[in-house]
Amino acid sequence: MRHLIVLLALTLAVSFACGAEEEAASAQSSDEGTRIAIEVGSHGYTPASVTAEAGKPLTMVFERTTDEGCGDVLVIPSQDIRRDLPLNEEVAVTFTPTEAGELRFTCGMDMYDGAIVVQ
Ligand SMILES: [Cu+2]
Repeated sequence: MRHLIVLLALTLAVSFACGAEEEAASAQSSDEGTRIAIEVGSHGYTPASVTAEAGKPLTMVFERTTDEGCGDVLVIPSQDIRRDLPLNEEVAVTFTPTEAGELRFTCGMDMYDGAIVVQ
């Protein structure tokens, strides 16, 4: 059941992602937590929404694939996380959400918008 929900959420996230061009979102969920790849393009994040479980580690692997736009810094305000995203390099960001709700992730100027839905 849990996997079905994650799958549904991902499907929705991908279909709503602005400018998504058949990007395959690869998410793996297990007792070890969730790991998901996120592409940072010229218009934002693909997928723009990810699902996680409270109390289990979430790893988001960001890869910025363009020098256009302003995705070179990733911020997760609620976790005090701020990372540089070098072009075409995978940067893994891991944290464990503690309670259900929605967290945001953004670019350094708070223009790109991403959501982490914690269940
Ligand atoms: Cu920006």
